[in-house]
Amino acid sequence: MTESPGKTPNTDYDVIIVGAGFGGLTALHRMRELGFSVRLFEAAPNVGGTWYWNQYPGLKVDVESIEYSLSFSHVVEQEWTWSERYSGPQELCRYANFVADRLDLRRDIQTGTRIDVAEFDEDTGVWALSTSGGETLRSRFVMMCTGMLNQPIKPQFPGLDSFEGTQYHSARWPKEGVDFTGKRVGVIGTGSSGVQIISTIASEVGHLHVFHRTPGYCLPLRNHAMPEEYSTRVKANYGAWRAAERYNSFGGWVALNYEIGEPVTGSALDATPEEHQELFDERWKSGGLSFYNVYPDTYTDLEANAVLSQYLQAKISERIKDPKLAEILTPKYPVLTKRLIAETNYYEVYEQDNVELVDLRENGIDEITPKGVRVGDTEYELDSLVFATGFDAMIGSLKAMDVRGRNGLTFSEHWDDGARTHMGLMSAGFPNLFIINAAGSPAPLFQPIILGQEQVQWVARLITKLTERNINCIEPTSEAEDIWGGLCEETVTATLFPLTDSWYLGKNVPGKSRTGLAYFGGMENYRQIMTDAEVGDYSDGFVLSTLPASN
Ligand code: N01
Repeated sequence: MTESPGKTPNTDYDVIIVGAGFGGLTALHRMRELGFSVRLFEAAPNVGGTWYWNQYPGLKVDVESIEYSLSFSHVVEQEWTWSERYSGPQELCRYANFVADRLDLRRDIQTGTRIDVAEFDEDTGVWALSTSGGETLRSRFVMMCTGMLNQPIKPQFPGLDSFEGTQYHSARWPKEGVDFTGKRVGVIGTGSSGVQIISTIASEVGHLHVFHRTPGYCLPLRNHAMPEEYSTRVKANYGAWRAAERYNSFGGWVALNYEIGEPVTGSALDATPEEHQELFDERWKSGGLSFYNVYPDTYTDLEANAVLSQYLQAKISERIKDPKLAEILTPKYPVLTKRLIAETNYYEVYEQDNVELVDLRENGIDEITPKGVRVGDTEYELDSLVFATGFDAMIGSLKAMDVRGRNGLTFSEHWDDGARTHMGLMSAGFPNLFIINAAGSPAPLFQPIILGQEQVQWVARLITKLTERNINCIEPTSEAEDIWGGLCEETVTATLFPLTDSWYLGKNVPGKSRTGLAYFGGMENYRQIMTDAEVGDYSDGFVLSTLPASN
């Protein structure tokens, strides 16, 4: 093994990365560029991360693919061409494979290998990671690129295991696909996953029961083949477009949709009804998630929010012919406080005779029976049941792993009453371990690929500096975690997000605390906090030490 900048005698690698999604591929590339010895482990048989696992029918990414892509390699940017405006998981996985091959990352990636245990040695400051293949590998630093929406959840309905038909979860869809032709299918959940599944399988199934609790703001994706002219134009200007996306990003909430240009800055309350109409019509026409780029006070002021909520409620209602259905399917909560749902012909599906909505607003699902689903006195008989019930977001993947920090502390214990992190990058008790795109970060509200890239760069510079100064251990303090948790709370309280139950706040998992789950202060502020920590030599909230190297 070649010597590298941070090489310690008793390690196999300087850095071990877990997860081969876009965050993990970015981390691997950057660490290698800096000359660190690095290995990436991925449980799935191939790269792609969330797009490898989520291959349910109808899935399309809801950020334009040309934007939802890596920006650290000019070669990749120029050589890869997207076939659609919003790609499906197969194309996104082909892209991840292209990146791995083109940047020669594959030789340092071990797929089909789960990290079963990661254990910190307090004397040496080194992590030992045991793999599903029976190896134990030691590294100074660990980067957890395990994703924010990775751990699927199923509500624990009574009788769940008694169902005699087939069960599927949107986030673990069989790669060979599922043939629902002529079958009686039930879908539980109408978030982004459920809505795309319902719209796609409705034409194929014999009968579809949609078990529906909270209506969301479902907006047309307006997908189409990638126009060559648009692709060429973006490629010619990628640098400028990426910079605009990073730095002008609408108060830092979310990235721009390239097609809609500059972020809006004024207040909804200062604009006239005609101006509202013009802006919203333009967003409606553009499609996808372009409504995230509207008046910033839509996120913080109920009156401003109502302007957009009412516009979209009317748009949704007018698509649904049956007034009773329209009443059930039209959302009432302040728009944007829950993730917008991008769809294609979703509401129109309910006009089909073989599609039936089961309204769970008053009475929820009582039990799963051997034959189907029971709601009150009615048993819905089914051949297949699809759970589109979401994820234990932000914290789920690390809580599910056997990661043992100081004194054997696990994330499951440490994050039992909320996510404790400093800057959404590290946790006390887990020295030298970095978290990318997950708990305590602005991940739910920003474009995760960009956020991941910026976090990776920050970590890369940190590891470089520590190595130059012969410091081999860094860890945040418990007080820093308290302060960060307080800031996360302060930033969310300043918005309308707490008015609605959503995975942003952990409300989709019984008993889950929202403390520290995400930073709601916007990407620009988050970036400034990361910069300040770096400029301040990590003196605020981190403990740096040098442990003796043992052989
Ligand atoms: O999960 P969700 P998701 N009884 O949590 C329902 C990203 N994503 O997988 O709202 C009945 O949003 C629940 O009902 P309610 C995206 O960020 C992106 O759809 O709690 N119903 C809800 O309808 C997204 O936001 C893409 O009342 C129950 C649904 O299950 C995030 O992932 C595609 C229930 C869960 O919706 C999560 O989306 C897919 C119960 N006991 C996902 N429990 C794209 O890029 C839960 N539900 C396109």
